[in-house]
Amino acid sequence: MSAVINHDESLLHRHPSNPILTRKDWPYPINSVFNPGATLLADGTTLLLCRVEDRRGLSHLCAARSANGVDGWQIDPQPTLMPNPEEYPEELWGIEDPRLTFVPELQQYAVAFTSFSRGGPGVSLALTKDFHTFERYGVVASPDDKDAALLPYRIGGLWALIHRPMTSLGAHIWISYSPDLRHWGGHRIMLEARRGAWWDAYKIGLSAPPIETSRGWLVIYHGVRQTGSGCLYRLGLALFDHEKPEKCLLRGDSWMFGPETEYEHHGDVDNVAFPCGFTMNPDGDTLNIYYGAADSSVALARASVRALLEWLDANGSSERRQRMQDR
Ligand code: BMA
Repeated sequence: MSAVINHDESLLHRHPSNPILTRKDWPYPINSVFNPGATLLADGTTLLLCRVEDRRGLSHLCAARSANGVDGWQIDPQPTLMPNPEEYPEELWGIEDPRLTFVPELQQYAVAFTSFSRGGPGVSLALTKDFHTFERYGVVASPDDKDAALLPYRIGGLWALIHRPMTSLGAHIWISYSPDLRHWGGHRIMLEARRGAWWDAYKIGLSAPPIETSRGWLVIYHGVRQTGSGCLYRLGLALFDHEKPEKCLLRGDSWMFGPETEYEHHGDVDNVAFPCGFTMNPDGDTLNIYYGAADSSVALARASVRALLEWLDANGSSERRQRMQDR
């Protein structure tokens, strides 16, 4: 056991205006808005591509833009990306949980999202320059799979996609590689759900896209604990090798953030804090982490990359120690 247990308030700081977006802000009738992807546009505008659930229960994506990333949101008056089941049958029951990556080589944003249909949730990919028009690539990881994000550039000449297939091995985080964003192989496990009583024993999945740091890819992931009163979604931290992203260098033992406030505890799905995106301030250290709260609203928490790495040094286990813990 590490000497230091989690002190989540000192790592992720909730914004006093939380929740920053709710269904009341929407220009058209919806049930809920949550789990947004996030990016900074070239002019410094924060763009959130939000998962919006309509009053049939189906989700689409809608963009909200703000100069300061906190308030004054300009929300598209109509859905930005609607499911299109006629051409993309995998989108029959909606599209969910987008993760955004700006890809310098393509000068476009990659949107990895969950497409939901009879086969279950799968991973779809689309590219966009402006969040007005999108080029769909269709399913890139077949059901049951979700929680995906593309790395911003090729590793060893190949694109890399992080995702979370459900396999007979469990609900672990995997990475796959592709020469063209269409054909995927080289599948490897990046991070496994732990077992037994651990907070991340049942299911894990990528939260926001990996954060590039001088020490490697910093990954915020969610861990799901099954309890007598339902699932509990909390956040953990792990660091991966820059050149070989499937190699885990450090993984936090305890969770570092979890539902504590009224808006995280209570909503359509209680006890969920679910980030899908972040933006980085010009200081190169301050992260704005956008998360869905209780599958009902959007909230913001700030964190320092330096502090997250220091916390991992104090609370993290190497790969070898992780294997010992899990025996
Ligand atoms: C996950 C995803 C998320 C959701 C979470 C809690 O499996 O479906 O979209 O926020 O469950 O309901």
